[in-house]
Amino acid sequence: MRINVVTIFPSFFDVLEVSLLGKARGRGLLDVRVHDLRDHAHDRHRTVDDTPYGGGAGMVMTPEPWGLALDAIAADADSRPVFVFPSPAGERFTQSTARELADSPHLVFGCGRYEGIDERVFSYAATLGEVRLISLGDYVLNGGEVAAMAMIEAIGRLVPGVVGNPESLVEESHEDGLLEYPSYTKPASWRGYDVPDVLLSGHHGKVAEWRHEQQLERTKQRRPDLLD
Ligand code: JCQ
Repeated sequence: MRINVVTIFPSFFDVLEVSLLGKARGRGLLDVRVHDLRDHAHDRHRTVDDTPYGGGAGMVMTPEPWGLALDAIAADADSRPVFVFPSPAGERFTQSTARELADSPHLVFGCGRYEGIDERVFSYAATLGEVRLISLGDYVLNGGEVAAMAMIEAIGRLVPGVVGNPESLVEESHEDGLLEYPSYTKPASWRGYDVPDVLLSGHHGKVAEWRHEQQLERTKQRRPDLLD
């Protein structure tokens, strides 16, 4: 899978070189390319923002550098990419979104800053591929970079071969619409806290039943919205 990122802070993405995704890049499973939007700003100050038409607070990202950056990426692509713009005004990102995006051979993340990106950039990107504005949640970040990073991690680990044991992908929180059951490891007793007896019983049927009850109970307590 190819992932292009357009940002005014390319160094935010240096962490993609470590851990699981870093290894996946080394093994050729993920081809992540980070582009500095300012490389496509051709005035003396490499300007990427301007004041909003109609007035209002803050600055808006100007369309010219975005158009050039997206053109360069599209010119180098083998297929029409899916363009993802992290935005608090987008559709909600869920595990299903991650699964859908993991099926695409080419994603482009456009990271906005300031009060957002000139709306015409989304219209133009739609001529080059599918465009999705996607929100991590109902809060506002200073820019799309941290949201893009979270999405890249959630999507990247679903690409075949990135996670060593594919079973660990299905047994997790959210894959079955419930929260994860509690996990324990050795020692069986620690500072007066004991591992539940059923987990030491060796009775696989009872363990599975207990874990499912725990999943339901925790989901009811912490995330009742998931049970509706
Ligand atoms: C993403 N949840 C919150 C902030 C404008 C594209 O325009 C903008 C992007 C951002 C950054 O994203 C978020 C966000 N998911 O704040 C303002």
